Amino acid sequence: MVNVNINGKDIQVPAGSTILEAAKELNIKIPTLCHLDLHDIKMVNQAASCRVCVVEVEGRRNLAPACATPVFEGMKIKTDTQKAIRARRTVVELLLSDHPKDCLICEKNTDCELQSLAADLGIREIKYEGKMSEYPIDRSSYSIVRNMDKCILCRRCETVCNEVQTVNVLSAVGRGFDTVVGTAFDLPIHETTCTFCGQCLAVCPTAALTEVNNVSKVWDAINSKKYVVVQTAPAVRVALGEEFGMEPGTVVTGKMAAALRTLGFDKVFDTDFAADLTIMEEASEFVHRLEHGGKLPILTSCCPGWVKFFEHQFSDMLDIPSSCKSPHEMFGAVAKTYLAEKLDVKPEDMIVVSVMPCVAKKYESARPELGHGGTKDVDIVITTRELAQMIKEAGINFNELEDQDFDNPLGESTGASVIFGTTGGVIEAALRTAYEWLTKETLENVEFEALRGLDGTKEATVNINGQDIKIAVTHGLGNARALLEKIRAGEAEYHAIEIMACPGGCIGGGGQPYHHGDLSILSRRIEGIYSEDRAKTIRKSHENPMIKQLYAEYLGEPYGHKAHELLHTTYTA
Ligand code: HC1
Ligand code: SF4
Repeated sequence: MVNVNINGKDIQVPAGSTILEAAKELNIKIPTLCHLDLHDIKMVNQAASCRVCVVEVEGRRNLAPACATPVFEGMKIKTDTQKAIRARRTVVELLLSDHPKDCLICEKNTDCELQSLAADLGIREIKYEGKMSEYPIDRSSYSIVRNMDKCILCRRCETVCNEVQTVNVLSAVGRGFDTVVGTAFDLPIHETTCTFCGQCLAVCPTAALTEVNNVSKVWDAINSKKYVVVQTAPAVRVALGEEFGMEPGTVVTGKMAAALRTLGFDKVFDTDFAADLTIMEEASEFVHRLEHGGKLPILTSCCPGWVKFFEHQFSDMLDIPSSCKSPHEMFGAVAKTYLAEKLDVKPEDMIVVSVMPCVAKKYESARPELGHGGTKDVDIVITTRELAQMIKEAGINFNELEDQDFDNPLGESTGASVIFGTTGGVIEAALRTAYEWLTKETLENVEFEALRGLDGTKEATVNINGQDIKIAVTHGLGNARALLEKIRAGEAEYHAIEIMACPGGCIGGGGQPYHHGDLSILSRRIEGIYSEDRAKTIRKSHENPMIKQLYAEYLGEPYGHKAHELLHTTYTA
């Protein structure tokens, strides 16, 4: 331990701590901008590039960046001197001199860390007339917009993409004033190996990286003559409330359904219904592979960031992921066939909108194989943030809404489906069904604790009919890569693996309200998900009466011919 003194207060901290960490122990706030400590997901951005966190250290002439300066025995630090505060202001003023000043109409208005820092430092004028960087905006992808004029070179995106996700799409290129965080060969992002996981935009402090905003497309659809149905992903209901001042993890399912109806959608359905449907297909596929000597492990395939990652990085293993489409795509396929027939609406006159915690879902919905008979399964995807924007635009008092239910037949769901929204939930839901199908016995305790929580990789062994079934769960693409490399090398054997691209699973998706570095928000959303599961009377997908009805009236057997045609897909190297 090391003794230090900050602003006249003594404290002991572990050797190797930074000044910033020591100050935190004393509840002393030092402003930061580039720095981001997400150690729960093994990401610490310590670029020390912005110099916003400078402090005075006794005996040193130069100010020290608190985020990257380790403490030493007897160190005396002052964080609030005139010299330090002036230097911070100068740093921010210089950043603003090369930053578009369009805050009022910026995507990140009120959510921008540069904006709030400038406000905290009381900056009311830009003293420096600087040269402005000008880069073309990259709108090449369905998911992400890159506006490098707004980049402050904090390198957070680079750190998360390279170290957490191991995709290595982004890196700083050029020198001095011309430095920019770019792609290899300056390719448009759509042409890179980007998975569109959106984790870079989740940590971007400004609007340099944002989602492709589809709100106006949804308004146009609602105001057209088309029949517009909407579905909401499991993870949205435990995060949407944050946009309206509620605590993370508050379950707002009923208010969300009411808001969607008020916005003018013709029917308000639930992706959770389709998650139950996915379990019917995925558990059938698993049982089929297990009983017929098929390829194992089976990998879950509902996360489009993960799908794109394995297509690029593990193209020699494309025969192991499940062939199931993701739930929201299954929903679209069923809506435009079964539902359209029931409602007597032509598939081409129906528009399916998905509300997702994810920006990769935007890209996924444009994949050419995810459609049927010339129409796309899903037409428009918006994120949790974009739904909040629509609710605010429409002047709906969200907090005062009375709870409403989803419409049927595609709105009924079980506890198994809602846990899809958190890491471990998909495989837990599949086990609840596969166990009963294989043993013909009732599974009394449906909660698989070993598969829960935020550990990067989790494992469990479940004995089914005397056979030990080995399960693994991983989230974050770096963790997924490590696990898959072991499997490729024959160093690990499992029967089934769940993989989600985002840390925490969908609750930590790139389209969720910004966490601003507070990862406790993820745990609280997870708690919300499990509370919704516990509150359901039916907690196993195969017991969903509407799912039974769908198979009886339309699909026939799970994993049968019609199900294959509508609910399964293929992958491309
Ligand atoms: Fe997900 Fe899924 S759980 S992928 O994380 O399988 O986005 O919430 O909608 O499709 O159901 C996301 C969430 C979501 C799908 C489901
Ligand atoms: Fe990297 Fe994901 Fe961002 Fe693509 S979306 S650049 S893969 S972090």
